[in-house]
Amino acid sequence: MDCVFCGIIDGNIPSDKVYEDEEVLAFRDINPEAPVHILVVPKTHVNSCNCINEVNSYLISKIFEIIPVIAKKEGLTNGYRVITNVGEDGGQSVEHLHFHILGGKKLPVHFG
Ligand code: DGP
Repeated sequence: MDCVFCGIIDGNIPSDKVYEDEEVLAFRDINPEAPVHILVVPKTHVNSCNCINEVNSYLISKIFEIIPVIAKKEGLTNGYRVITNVGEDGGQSVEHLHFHILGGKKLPVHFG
């Protein structure tokens, strides 16, 4: 399987890591769209939200426990945004489930 985030998780592709444990990795987005732009991923390959199930869903709650810890560490005391894109229409370019943390400025509110 040719997955860039699996390459990052395996250490074959370099990344700027901000959090890591046995099941979750967070690293800075290579193409930041805000002063703070971090991607949080399960280390297990899950394609997208469409593939969350009763076996792997505990990883999602774990990720959402970790996100506020990262946000606090990054100084996002005034708020931030969490996004996950799904499929082509959703703008998903990497088919490994990931949650964007965006912050460090007042983000524009736009949906489509
Ligand atoms: P999405 O469009 O939601 O699939 O977001 C994928 C994000 O992944 C995009 O913001 C750029 C980022 N990205 C792609 N390749 C790499 C990489 O090799 N390293 C890092 N750090 N980020 C990457």
